[in-house]
Amino acid sequence: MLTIHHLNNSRSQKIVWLLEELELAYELVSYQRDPVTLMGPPALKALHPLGKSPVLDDSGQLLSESGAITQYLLSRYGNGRLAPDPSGPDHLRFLECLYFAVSAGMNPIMIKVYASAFKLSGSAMDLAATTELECALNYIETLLGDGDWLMGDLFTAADIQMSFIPELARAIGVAGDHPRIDAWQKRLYARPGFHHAIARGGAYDYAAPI
Ligand SMILES: N[C@@H](CCC(=O)N[C@@H](CS)C(=O)NCC(=O)O)C(=O)O
Repeated sequence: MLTIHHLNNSRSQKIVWLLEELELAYELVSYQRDPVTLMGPPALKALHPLGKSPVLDDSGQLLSESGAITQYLLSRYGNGRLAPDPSGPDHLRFLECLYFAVSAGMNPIMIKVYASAFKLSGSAMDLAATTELECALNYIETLLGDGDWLMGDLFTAADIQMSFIPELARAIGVAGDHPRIDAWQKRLYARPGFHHAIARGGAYDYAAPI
């Protein structure tokens, strides 16, 4: 039995979306951010020591970290879906995207979020993060090339995971000018699986109209 612990307006939306795209049966437990601090509730910390969302529960075993959850769901329940052939040429890029989406792609965003929270916007650290973020967005733009998805014609879990980066970049007002990313996000938001995830998990403010 799969249960996803889902915090509103967070990257757990990506896991709900992945579960919908894989058409897996699952339970969903909702948590709400504190409206002032935007932090998750104590119940998330009671669930798992890291206190972050998402957390997947598979028959009593808990897994935190959205990248690990994505990899786990694909390898355990994917049956080859939403991923390129592991022996084919796109597998390396696919893995890179899955990890980039939760590490180098997100780091500058988090630095900017903290800079803003601690009144350090415009500091050397904040400006360096802006440069790093632009590099990350340019990389996504290059990966998309003329394809519909990051893996060309094949929609994969990498598209779901990576979409969080431009969404947050837009939310903090530094999305820049990336027409291929904009067109890709419109394609992503047109997918039935995306809409099923919203119906199941609730509103997702980061998917603002582009
Ligand atoms: N690297 C982790 C990050 C998890 C994370 O920071 N989740 C945020 C939501 S996007 C969260 O739970 N925030 C609530 C809090 O920190 O209290 C992942 O990809 O799952």
